[in-house]
Amino acid sequence: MIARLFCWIVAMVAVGLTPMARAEDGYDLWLRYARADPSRSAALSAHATAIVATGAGPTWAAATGELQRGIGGMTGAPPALSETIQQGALWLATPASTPALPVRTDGLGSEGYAIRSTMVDGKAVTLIAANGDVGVLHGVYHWLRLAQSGASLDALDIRSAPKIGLRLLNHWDNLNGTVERGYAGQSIWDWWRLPDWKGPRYTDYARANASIGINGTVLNNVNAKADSLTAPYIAKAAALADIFRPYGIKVYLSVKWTAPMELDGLKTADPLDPAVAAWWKAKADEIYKAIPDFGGFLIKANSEGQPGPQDYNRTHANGANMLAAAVKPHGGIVMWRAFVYAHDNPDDRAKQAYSDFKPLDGQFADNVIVQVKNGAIDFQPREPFHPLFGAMPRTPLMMEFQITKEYLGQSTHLTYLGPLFEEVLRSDTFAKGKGSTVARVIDGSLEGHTLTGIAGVANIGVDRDWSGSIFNQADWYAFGRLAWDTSLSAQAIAQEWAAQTFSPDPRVVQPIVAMMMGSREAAVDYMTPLGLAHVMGTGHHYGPAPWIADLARPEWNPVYYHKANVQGIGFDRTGTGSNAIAQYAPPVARRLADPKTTPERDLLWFHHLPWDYRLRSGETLWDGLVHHYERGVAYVADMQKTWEGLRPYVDAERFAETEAFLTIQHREALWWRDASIAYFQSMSKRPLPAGSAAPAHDLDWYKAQSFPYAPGHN
Ligand code: GCV
Repeated sequence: MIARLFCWIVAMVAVGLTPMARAEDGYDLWLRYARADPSRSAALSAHATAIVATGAGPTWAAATGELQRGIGGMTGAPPALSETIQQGALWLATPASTPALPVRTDGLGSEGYAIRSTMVDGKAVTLIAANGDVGVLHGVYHWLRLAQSGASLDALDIRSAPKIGLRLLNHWDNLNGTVERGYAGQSIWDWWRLPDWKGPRYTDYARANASIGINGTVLNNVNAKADSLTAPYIAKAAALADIFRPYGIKVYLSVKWTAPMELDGLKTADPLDPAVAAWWKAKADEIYKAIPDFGGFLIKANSEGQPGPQDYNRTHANGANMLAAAVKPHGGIVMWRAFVYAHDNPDDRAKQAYSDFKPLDGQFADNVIVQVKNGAIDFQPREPFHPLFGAMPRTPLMMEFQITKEYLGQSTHLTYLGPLFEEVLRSDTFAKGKGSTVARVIDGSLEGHTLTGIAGVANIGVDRDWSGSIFNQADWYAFGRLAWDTSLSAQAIAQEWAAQTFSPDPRVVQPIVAMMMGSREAAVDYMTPLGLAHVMGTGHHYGPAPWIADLARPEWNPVYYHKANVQGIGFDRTGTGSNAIAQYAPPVARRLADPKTTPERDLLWFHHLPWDYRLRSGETLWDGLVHHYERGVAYVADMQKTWEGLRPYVDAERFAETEAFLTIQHREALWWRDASIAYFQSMSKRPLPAGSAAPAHDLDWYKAQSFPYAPGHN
C-alpha cells in the first residue's frame, strides 16, 4: 500500500503535478494570475523587472507580496525586491518616502493612487504613487488588473480615487455559523475557534476586497444577537480586524437595540435614559480598546420584529444619536437602516420608510448615516429607486444593495447584477433638477455631504468558490468596482471580470460578457416582468408563489403586491391608489402618474391596469406578460448554447459547474413561466397568445410544491 502511494507521488511529480495541485475550483476568484502566453509573459516581465518599494510595514508587504504572487503566476518568475531603480522596475512611492515624486498626489485622498509610466535617470519605470500605504496597495491591484486582463502596460497615466467614503460588505452571518440569505455554505467566520485559530482564508478575503476597493466589513447579521457585544466576541472581531487592517479594511458590528437589557440587566433600552446611553458609551470604549480603528455600528431597529427606539415612543433619530454619541469620541459612525414597515400600519408598505424617515431630516447627529435599500420593498429583481434618495437633503444617505441573490435565483441562476446596480445609481431623482442621480445622492456631491457610503449584502460563504457559483463572484466584483467608481459601466466591469476570471482571449470574454449583460433582464422577465414584485415562495423566497394569500400580515402575501383580479393586474400607487408616487420629486411623480409615461419596466409597480390595456408594442397586457415570461426562458436557453460553445476554452471543473447550473436555471425559468401563467390565467380568463404553449401542469400542481429545506432562510 505504502509502496503504491509512493509510486503515485513519484508519477505525479514526474508529470509536473504535486499531490496538492488544485483544479480550478474558483477559490482564487479574479486573482488567479494564470500563466500568460509567451509573448504576453515577456511583456509583463519587461514591465516588472524588479519591485522598488520605498516604504515598509504590513501594507507594503501586502502590496509587494501581491505583485510577486501575481507576476510570478503570470510569468513563472516573480520579480525581486530592489533598493535601486532599474530599467522596467515597478516603483512604489509616497510623498513621504520620495519627496520629489514625478506625479501629483493631491486630490487622491488616503485611498486613491496614480500610476504613470515615466523615466527616472534614463530608465523607464512604472510608478505607483499614493499619499499612503493603502493607496499604494490599491494602485498595485489596479496594475495587476491591467496585467491580467491583457491591457497595454505602456504609457500609463492613471489617477483614481473613490468618491464614496464607506464601501462596505454587510455580512448577514449568524454566530452559529449560518448565513441569512446565504447560498454559498456556512459563514466564513469561524466564530467558535476565533480568536485562536485564524485560518488563511481571512487574508484571502481581505486581498479580494482590497483588490476592488472595499474598505469595511460588517461582520454579523443585522438580525443581531446581543452576544456579539460580549468580551469574547469583541476579541474575535479584534482578531479579524488585525488581519484586515493592512488591507485598509475596517470592521463594524451590527448591534441589537436591547443589548443593554439582555447583557447587563438594564430595565429599559430607552435612548433618552442616561443609564442606557452610559451603557453604550462604556461598550464603545471597550470595543475601541480592542479595535482602535473600529468603524462603528450598523442597526436594524423597529423592523421586522427587531426592537428599537419606537418601542419607547422615541424616534429613529433619538436612537441613532444616542449610539452616535457613544462612538463619536473614537471617530466611529452609526449606520441606521431605513428598512422599516410595521404590522399595524395599513399604508402601502412601499411608502412606510419614507413616511418614518423624511420628517426626521436634519435631526441626525453628524456621524450618523441612514442606510437605504435600493428600492422601497426588498431587493426585488427590479424596483424603481427608493423615494428617500433625494428626499432627505440634510441627512447623509448610504445605499444598501443585495449582492447575495435572495430574489434573483439564489446560487444557481446566472443573473449578473452589474446592470441592476448601474440602473439604480444612474436613476435621476430630480431632487435638484435634472442630473440629481442616486449616485450623486450617495457620493455626497448633490448636497455637499462628506460622510458617504454604500453597502452590499455579501454573497460569501465557505464554499470553495466563495459565492455559490463562479458567476456569482462577478456580483461581488461589480459591487466593489462600482462602489469605488459609480461612473463605471456594468459592461466594462463584466469585461474585466471575465478576462481575469477566465481568460483575456476575446473568444472567451466577448460571449461571456454578452451572456452576463442580458441575464438580469432575463430573470426579471421569467420572474417578475413589467413591474411585478414579491411573488416568490414564502419565507425562503425560492420559486414562484403568486397565489399566496393566507399569511398573517397583508404585506407578506404575494397577492398584496400584484393585486390581480378578473379586471386586471398591478398595484395602483397613483393618486387613485396609495399615492406612493407623491413621495418622488414632482417631475418624476408626474411621469409616473400616467401609465403611458411610466417606463414600461415599472408599469405594474405603479398602476393597476386592465388585462386588455395596450402595451407600447401594441399587444395586450395579458399577451405581453406571457411573452415576457417566454423571453426570459428563451434567454436562458441561449445562454446554455453560448456556454456550450465555450467548452474548449474553460477548464473542466468550472465549465461543468456552470453547465449544470444553467440546466437548473432553465428548468426553473420554465417553472416560473408556467406557474405564473397558470395562476394569472385563472384571473385573466384569456387564452394564451398564438404560439404560446400551455403550462406543463395545472395550477394545483404548482401550488402543491413545497420546499421546507430551501437554503438561506433564517
Ligand atoms: C436580514 C428581507 C430578508 C430578510 C432580511 C431583511 C432585512 O426581509 O428576507 O432576511 O433580514 O430583508 O434586510 O433586514
